[in-house]
Amino acid sequence: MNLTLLRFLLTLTFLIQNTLGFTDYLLKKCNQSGFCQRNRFYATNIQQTHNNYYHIEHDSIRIDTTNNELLGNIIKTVPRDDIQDIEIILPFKLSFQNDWESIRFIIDEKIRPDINNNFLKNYRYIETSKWAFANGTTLNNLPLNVKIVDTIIEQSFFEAGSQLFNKFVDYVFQASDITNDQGSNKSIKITNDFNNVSIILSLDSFQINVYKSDILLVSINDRALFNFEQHRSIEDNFQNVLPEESTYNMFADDFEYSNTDHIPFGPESVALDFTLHKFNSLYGIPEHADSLRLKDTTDEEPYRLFNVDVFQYNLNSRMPMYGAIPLLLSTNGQNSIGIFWNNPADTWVDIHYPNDETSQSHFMSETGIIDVFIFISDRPNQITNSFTQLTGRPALPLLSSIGYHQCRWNYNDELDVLNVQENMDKQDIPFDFIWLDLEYTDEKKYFTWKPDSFGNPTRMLQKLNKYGRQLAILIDPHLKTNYHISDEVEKNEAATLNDKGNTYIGRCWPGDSIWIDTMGEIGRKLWSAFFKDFITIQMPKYIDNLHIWNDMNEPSIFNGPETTAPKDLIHKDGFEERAIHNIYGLTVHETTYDAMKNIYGTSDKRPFILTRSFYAGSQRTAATWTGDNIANWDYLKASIPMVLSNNIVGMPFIGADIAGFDGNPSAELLTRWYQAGLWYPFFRAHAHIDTIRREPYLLDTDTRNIVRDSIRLRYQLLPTLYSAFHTASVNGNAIMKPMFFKYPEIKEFYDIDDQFYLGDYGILVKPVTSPETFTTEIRFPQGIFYDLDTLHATIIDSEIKDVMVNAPIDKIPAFIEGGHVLFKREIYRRSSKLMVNDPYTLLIAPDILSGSATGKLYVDDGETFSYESGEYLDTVVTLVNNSMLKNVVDHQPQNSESLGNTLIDKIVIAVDKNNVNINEITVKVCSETKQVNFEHQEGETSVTIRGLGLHLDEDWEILF
Ligand code: NBV
Repeated sequence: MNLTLLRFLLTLTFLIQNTLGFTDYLLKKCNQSGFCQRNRFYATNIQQTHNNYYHIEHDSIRIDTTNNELLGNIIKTVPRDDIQDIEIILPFKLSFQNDWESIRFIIDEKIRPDINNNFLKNYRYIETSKWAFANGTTLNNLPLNVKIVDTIIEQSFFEAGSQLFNKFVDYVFQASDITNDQGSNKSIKITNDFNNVSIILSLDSFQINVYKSDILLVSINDRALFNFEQHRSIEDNFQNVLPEESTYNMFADDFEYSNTDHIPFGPESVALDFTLHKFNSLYGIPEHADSLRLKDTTDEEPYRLFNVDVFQYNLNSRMPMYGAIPLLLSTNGQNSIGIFWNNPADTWVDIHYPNDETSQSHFMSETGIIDVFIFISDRPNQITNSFTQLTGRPALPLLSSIGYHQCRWNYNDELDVLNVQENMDKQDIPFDFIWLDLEYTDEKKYFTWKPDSFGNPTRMLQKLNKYGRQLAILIDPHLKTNYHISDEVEKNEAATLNDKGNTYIGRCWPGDSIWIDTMGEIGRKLWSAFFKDFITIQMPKYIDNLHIWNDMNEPSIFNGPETTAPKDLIHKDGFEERAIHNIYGLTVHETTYDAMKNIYGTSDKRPFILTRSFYAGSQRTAATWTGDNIANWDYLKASIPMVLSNNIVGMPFIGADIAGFDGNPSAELLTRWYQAGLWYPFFRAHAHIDTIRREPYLLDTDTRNIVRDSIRLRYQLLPTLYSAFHTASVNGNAIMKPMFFKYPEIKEFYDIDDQFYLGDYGILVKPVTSPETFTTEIRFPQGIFYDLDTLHATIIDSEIKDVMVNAPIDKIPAFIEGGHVLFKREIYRRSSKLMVNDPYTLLIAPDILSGSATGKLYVDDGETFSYESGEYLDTVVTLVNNSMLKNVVDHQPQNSESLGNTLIDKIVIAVDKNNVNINEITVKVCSETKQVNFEHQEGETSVTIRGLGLHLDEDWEILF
């Protein structure tokens, strides 16, 4: 090949790699998606005609006093001139939950005629909760009080308190209860005796108003966008269509990349609108590469929730991504709302802000039922708390998994892996996990090792284990055809089927592949057995530092429509892919988790699973990441709102590939990415197979030093970070937390998504995300903020203030807000496991006015489930009025050895240097008073006390 040609080809490759983003023509736009187009079309028309096709059948309303549910039928009437109107019965249930302030309502379709399909169930998918809710969640519904009201003449005709209903079990409303119709709106007011939430349900249309303490917060269907496409045959379709409806792609799909979809049930979408009164911002519904505050989508694409593989995804986009958590959130400072649209089918969400104090959303799903929770609370983090009480708490991770992860596609062989380990150690850069991507397998056959490169995996695991290190390997749900694993899947009928009921064969990394069907019991059992054999037979020893990465589980299918599975594939139990799509990935990673937990058996180790696809509930068993990003500044910037979004919807264990998966980052970008990435709950460097190697030890000296410092800062803060993870595992609390979550009453924070807090520890960070930028403006709330590095104090004396701070290349703009205590372990070790015998440093950041500070430390063995039986330490360190520092232990383990070293060898107290004059410090520890040595020079920003011999698992007091 001549040189010019070679150059040309290289340039072309470069251009292809660097100028093309995601091939977004592969994905539908709303107007190419049958049900999205139809629902938007209907929405526009119905708001003009004001026709109403829905009402609640009065006779059908009753209270089920066993389950504390209000039951009834919504009737959809399709008017016909020539024949009798068609009436469709849509049974609904409504309840209030006891454990948190929420209401739930479910709307299904009563009758679906048989479509003569041997493989498919004849009803809509109703089992989402089985996957999304925490194991064993039983909803504690509150007894209801019901009162019939006329909202126009404000007169109540009939009143039935809960006592009455208790007497009349399954009381059935009589039509005569709701008579006296003078054209006024009949409604039912439903309250309960336990909280201040109440609703008014209009019967003449279907509308729900939700109140707290008589303040109207949410209106459901007030724009009349409720649309329930009832089952009908293609022949009968013309009778079933409303004048406001479009019939676009009801029985066929004309999108170029999905036009083989058979759509066996025809149109079956569900849609509903929600209006939030006196709320001006909406958040949540990840995953999207967009701002934290959701954008108005009028005349734009709606946000789409449909798990797909989006290599080099577009930014500032509402396009679908790998995961979907349909929880919408809002706060106005006084009240906070969460709307959980529990439907795993392809879903689009339109957002609209009609004015400064109203937020509207319109959810549209291709199939399934309407199952909605409205959570109400004072503060937004309480919504996440309620949501994760329902869908499960984020798992308390292995301590090592919150250390630094070194990944690349690929480390080529055992020697390569061990070399990385050796070089990291030579450069004193800590790490906990090293990763093996796709290529470690024998010809991309999962549950095998490439024999020449990884001939002795046990030996490799042992060598990593020597320094407390872990290995994560990739195992995907697509299985190459014709090898023992896929043969076994076929033999057991555990593969996902095509619409004809035969094993579906699609293309993925190994070529022709089949997909394990973990929706079904047989598939789950088999998948677990594969892990068991793989690990116990192929790696008999040292299995417990091996962890699993489930990639491509949207699922990603190269020749599939929209990069994923055809919607008419059939899963076990007789449901189409269409109905369950967004939870398939969850069933894969949850089965993997269960399998690993089972294998660990008596060693009781916590599994670590990384999943690319997720749904509500995934947080119980997996971490995730933001997928295939690109090594440029825009992706670094975008990673922050993306990580924040997942954090507020209960799935905080997330990060982005550092320093960009595809492409080669400049030294500056890489530096800034590590400085930002050290705050991601999941801290992993990863790179595409075609990129130049960029392990931290390969970097030029200056860059390497900064990167090393960033990674080390993460390690120093591990005790604090692990405590934040523990809080998340108890109440779902965000680990990387948006400003508005901490200060919901400050509206000036509603738009801020480039700075954040670390949990409740008061660390406020604003990473630099643009090139050649050496100052950055931070929006501070009132208080005192100490630079995390120098402890130099910045005082903010107004409600908020924008302050320009310096950010030279080796500086991370990070502050501790006065009022907090941080826990650190400062000695460099090769991995987190090797730090457990190191003492602690306490960093005290006093509040400016009260001179107080507080911080909570959680410690356990970092590895097993023994914390579930009480083997952990919970303790709170508090500074009172700048004069007393105390430790109060809340909970002690039986076996204190599991905690490692609890000695405090240093206490650093930040001081406002303009305001301090210290000559001597006398401390009184446990009634013994002594003068102690301290370090403080005039003009310095801290006082350091060493060697008090105090432990964190004992109560003590120091008086200054
Ligand atoms: O297994 C290879 C990659 C993996 O490195 C990446 O992190 C995943 O998001 N995988 C996707 C498949 C191919 C990507 C082009």
